[in-house]
Amino acid sequence: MDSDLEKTMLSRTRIARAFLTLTIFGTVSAFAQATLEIKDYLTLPMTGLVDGKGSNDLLLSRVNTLREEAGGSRRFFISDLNGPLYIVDKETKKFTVYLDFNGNSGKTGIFHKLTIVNGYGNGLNGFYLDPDYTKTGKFYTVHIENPALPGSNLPDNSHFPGLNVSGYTTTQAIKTPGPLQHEGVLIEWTDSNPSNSTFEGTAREILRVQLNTGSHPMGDLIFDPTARPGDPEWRVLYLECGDGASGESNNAAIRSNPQRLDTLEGKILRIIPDLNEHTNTSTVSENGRYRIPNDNPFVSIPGARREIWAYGFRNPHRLSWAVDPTNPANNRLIANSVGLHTWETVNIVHKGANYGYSLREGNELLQRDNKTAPRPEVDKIPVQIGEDFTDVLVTPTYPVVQYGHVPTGGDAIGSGFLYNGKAIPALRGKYVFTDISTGHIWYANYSEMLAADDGKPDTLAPMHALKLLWGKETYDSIFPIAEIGYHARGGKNPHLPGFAAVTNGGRADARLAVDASGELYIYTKSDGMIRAVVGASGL
Ligand SMILES: [Ca+2]
Ligand SMILES: [Ca+2]
Repeated sequence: MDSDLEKTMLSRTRIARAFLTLTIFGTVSAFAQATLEIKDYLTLPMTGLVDGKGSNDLLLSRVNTLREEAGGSRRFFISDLNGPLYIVDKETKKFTVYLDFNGNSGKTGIFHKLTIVNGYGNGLNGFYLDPDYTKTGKFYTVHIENPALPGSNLPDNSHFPGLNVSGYTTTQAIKTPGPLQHEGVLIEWTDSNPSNSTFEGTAREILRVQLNTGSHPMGDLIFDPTARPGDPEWRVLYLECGDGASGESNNAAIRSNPQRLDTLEGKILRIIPDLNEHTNTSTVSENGRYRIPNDNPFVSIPGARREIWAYGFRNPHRLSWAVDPTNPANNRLIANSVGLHTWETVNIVHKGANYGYSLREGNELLQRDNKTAPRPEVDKIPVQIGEDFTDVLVTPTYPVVQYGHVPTGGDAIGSGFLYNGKAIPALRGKYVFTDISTGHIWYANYSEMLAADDGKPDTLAPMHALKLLWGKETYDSIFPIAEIGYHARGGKNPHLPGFAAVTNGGRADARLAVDASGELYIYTKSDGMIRAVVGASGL
């Protein structure tokens, strides 16, 4: 979803509606009464404006992640794209600013070149705790910088004196073909006292990646939660990098970036941030700041980036692990990728697989005019390294769930999780996911997602709509709930602000999170609220 393409999207969406509504409505109707009960849980400090007029300041707070220490129970870590990273006491609901990334001119945070004004994923876009955080004090962040902004790109600790910046150096940005706007920066933080709510320790830049535009940047990151010390996956980081909107560009020089194995855009990466881990089964990166596992798929392909785990994505901005508690070998990495005009997708990520973009979208061909069409008879894509195709052909890997840009669907897929909590047994075995703009929530049966991961593009897992019980009323999505919340907090727009084609105005800006126990939360940037899922019925 990109604002410069709004008008085109709207007309195409209308044409597609008649055909697609029938399909999706037919799927959801039999489960129409399945309902999640939600309750207001946390109110984020407001970092936006009640009368904001830009693309981002109209969201009351841009809450973007909620994390909890493994085994933890007394506090949450919550990040806001506008800069703050909070520690929240679960009992008192008190927010403490742990770090603030917004060091723009006139602000008191750490990074002078943080960019937050435009582009939905810009700002403090990624945050994940080391699986051993309570011992190591380590955590990882991704933030987006605009090199053209004034000031240094070194961290400024004026207002965070506990941060020792001596010896901090930036890294050379990994090159991306084409015109460039932003850089995505991965940093490892080490807090010498992880038990309190302030930061005291050091930071280390691990990776910096050039990005073509302010859209679809680098962001989400995750460790396999079941890995333990000694396991091959222990402290191995998966990190997604969007395509920087290269794949939909008319500029032929960048349109193939998601397919090019010599760039990091449009990829899911797999690296070992700690240079002391897995030293016998990995090699040190070019910049000397991290390690690359020897079993990454392209480590021995000349010219390919060794960090790449899977490729051919537009904006795989949310990652999650679907865990099999009886056998970690069955764990699956899942990526939700935002589509251009047609298909929002859930993808099971396989080592080395090509997810097709920008030559495919959903289970269709994507043409040079950015319209979809039936797949070619011979469904192969040549491997591309540099500007030229190689002689090697691969069959693309297709989504296991997809939905269209229709009223019962949405504009941009949000996050999703295979429920593995205890509080709501009816949700077990269900992958729950959301659309960002319409705020629809669905589930797919995970067994049907695995069955759809069969190499056949036309087999997909059915999706089932979830209604929401909030207070005494039941709603079709979180959109009207966020609208009430937005007005209750003083929001001046008559409806939810922002633009989205399918909602015909207004964005709920809804995503899901899970805590350490696997329980679900729904958060909405529009009203800056986090609501807990506390029950379910009709499942
Ligand atoms: Ca501390
Ligand atoms: Ca399939």
